[in-house]
Amino acid sequence: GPGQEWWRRAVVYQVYPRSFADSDGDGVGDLRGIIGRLDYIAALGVDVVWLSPIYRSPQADNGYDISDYHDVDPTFGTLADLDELIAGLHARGMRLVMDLVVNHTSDEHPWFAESRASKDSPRRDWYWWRPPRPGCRGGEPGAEPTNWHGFFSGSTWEWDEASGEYYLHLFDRKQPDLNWENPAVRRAVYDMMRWWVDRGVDGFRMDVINLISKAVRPDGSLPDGAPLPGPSRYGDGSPHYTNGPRLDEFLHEMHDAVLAGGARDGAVLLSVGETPGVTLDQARSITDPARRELDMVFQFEHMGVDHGPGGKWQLRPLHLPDLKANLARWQEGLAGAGWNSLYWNNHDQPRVVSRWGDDSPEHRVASAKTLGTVLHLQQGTPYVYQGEELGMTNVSWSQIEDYQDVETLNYYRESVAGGASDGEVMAGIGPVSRDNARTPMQWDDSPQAGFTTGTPWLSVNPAYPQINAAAAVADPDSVFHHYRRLIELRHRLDVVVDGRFELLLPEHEQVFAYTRRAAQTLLVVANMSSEPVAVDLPGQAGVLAGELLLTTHPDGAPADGDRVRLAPWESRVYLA
Ligand code: TEU
Repeated sequence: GPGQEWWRRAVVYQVYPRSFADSDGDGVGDLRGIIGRLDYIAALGVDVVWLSPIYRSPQADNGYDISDYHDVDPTFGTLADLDELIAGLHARGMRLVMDLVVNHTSDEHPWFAESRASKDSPRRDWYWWRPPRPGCRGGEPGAEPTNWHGFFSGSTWEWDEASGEYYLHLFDRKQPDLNWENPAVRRAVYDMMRWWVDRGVDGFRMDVINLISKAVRPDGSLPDGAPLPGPSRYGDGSPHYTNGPRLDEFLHEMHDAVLAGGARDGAVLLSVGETPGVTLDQARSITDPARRELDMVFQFEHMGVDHGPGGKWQLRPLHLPDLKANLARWQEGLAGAGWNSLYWNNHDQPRVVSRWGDDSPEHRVASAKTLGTVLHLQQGTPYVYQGEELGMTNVSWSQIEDYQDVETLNYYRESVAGGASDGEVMAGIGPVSRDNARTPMQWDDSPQAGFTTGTPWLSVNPAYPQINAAAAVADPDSVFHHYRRLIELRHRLDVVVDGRFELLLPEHEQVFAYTRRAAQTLLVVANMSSEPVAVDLPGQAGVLAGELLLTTHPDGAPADGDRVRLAPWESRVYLA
């Protein structure tokens, strides 16, 4: 099989199939659409495709609510189409990572149908069923077994009149949590994972995998969370289901049951855990190769540096030193220990060029390139989200009717019910709604950006005539080719893979500069602002006199000793 840790030099491209390419004109992306675009993905130079869920699903949360783990949803195609996609990727030297959603299933999964059928169902304890709070009537506000507030607003418990108990759902009520305390559940998950590995899959991105262990008491009860601020009757249950007491045990069991390779000619699988709320210490533990759990995790701390007191729905302007400090802490914290993922974007986050760059016509391209540069040359495995390589931008619609994301819609409903005005709530939703990332991929300047010949399920971003793949591939100075060159550097230079990270000028509010040191030294210096800047980099004159590997501004003024003058959003990469 391939080298033990091939993914240390790999770059992953995330495809959100619903919005990538529609082959049959129904307005929803599908597997045959992806198959038709494999040469485009390969041209970028990525090594792995991570496919967001394509399993059978009622689509309550766009596929993160699975009703059959062993079949492809007809919206996306068939198992035969998936086999063809896997073959197409492998033929191009790329691998497929599937999205594994096993903290919860859809409420339309047969397992849940059986579980809810009666209190005595053999599958009753495959999920979390609990009676109303003592002294309360089921279905009454406050009667829920705990006061936990859900990720998608409201209570995390849904009353089931027929069987007279509540069931737990950290996310939407159509996403009941599986009970991982039950070994039969764990065995069923591992069997399913092996079934996919035997089908040719090369790894898994594990949805909210650090939520699977709940802090359940010996008597089966679950603790309340600390009350939320304000008039809310809910509490923050997250300490009782995030990085829970048996997480390492479950991940280690999963590793040895599935991930240890050997499931298919000794294939070395890539495993990345999506771990909201994970701390650096927990990530060091989970990704420590000696513990045989996961290869890497997605941390969320850097995604929160611009959150206001109300969390994501109150974004504040980025204070660059905060972002730099967090990234540096994770670089230093995982150095020589575990391994890190590197990302700005995915299907849950707003487009980074609008969030932390400058998406004005003047600065969009340079800022998108510079954001890619400062991310990709850190230590870890970079993840490129579809359209990020084009510098795609937010849509930030101002009418709630334009949105479809369940998280956004539930938040709007709960906020307005709580007395907030439409304008206030929409001001919070526009910059950060997940739908910003889910508008259709922009292929060319033909109608609907070449995404579909029908009516797209979600409106295409009106910027598509200027921002599309056809234009980008044809333009050597495009964000696409800059990302392709960054990926080449990772494939070619050991210092990008193994070099020790050191942050320079931590307090500078415009400049993000760091070095990577191994046999060679790499220096990244970036102006993360829309104003020109001159900066001294003490001790870096040597590497500044080295090879200019990559720049956003080929006609930029050369360094003068350790002084560098940068245009707005100019970034450079030096090697010595
Ligand atoms: O997201 C987990 C998660 O934490 C999300 O709530 C995300 O962080 C939030 O929307 C950002 O504010 C995963 C999937 O990526 C997401 O698409 C699913 O909706 C969710 O789990 C439930 O499966």
